[in-house]
Amino acid sequence: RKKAFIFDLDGVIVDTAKYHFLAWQKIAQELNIEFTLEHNELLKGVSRVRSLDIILELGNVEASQEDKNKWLVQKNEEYLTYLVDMDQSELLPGVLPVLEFLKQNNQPIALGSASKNARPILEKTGILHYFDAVVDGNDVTNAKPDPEVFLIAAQLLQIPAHDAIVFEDSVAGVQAANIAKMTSIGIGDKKTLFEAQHIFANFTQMETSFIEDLIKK
Ligand code: B16
Ligand code: MG
Repeated sequence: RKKAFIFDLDGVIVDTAKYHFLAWQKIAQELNIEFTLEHNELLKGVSRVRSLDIILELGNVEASQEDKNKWLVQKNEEYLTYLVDMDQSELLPGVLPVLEFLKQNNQPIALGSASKNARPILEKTGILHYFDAVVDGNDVTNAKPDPEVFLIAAQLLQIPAHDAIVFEDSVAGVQAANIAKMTSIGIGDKKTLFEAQHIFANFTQMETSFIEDLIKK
């Protein structure tokens, strides 16, 4: 059978959360807002615009749209400097074998990410060719937990939502998959991602037989 395998990007395929964090921290510092790694958890899976709002809320700062736009551009420029040297070594452990296994089994693969920088990251890490569809922050209007990004991905792969499997590291993303009635697979911490139907610390913990069962089911 053909299933739709939909991958989130940040935190699932690559660990770009650390770069987002460093870039946001620079903005926060300028605004005298305390922004810790713990705060950064709130930003995972969340759009760029919403991320800035969360940081401003943390610091009780009100700002004009003009200023906000300026900081959004600044943040992205800073973030992009971290992507310049990115290569395949930045793929998270076990990702490549899973993509390869799915390809060999003729399974449709899509990206479902909130990031507007998704394509260059897939190119730099050399895995763009695995994806039959790429849906990212440029294609959606509603951010996770809204299921829009995953529903578009399944549609492009021409697979019904209930036959789609989503790999996610964020709570909002797991919720989006659940709302879409897709199989949600959390990649990361059990305590955080308890809403997911299956949870793995990372892809190296996922047996091939598990993926085979997903395809057969
Ligand atoms: P950008 P994902 C998300 O990617 C990140 O988790 C989130 O922290 C980030 O703010 C968002 O992309 C937007 O990214 O600024 O590059 O457009 O996890 O949905 O792949
Ligand atoms: Mg993510």
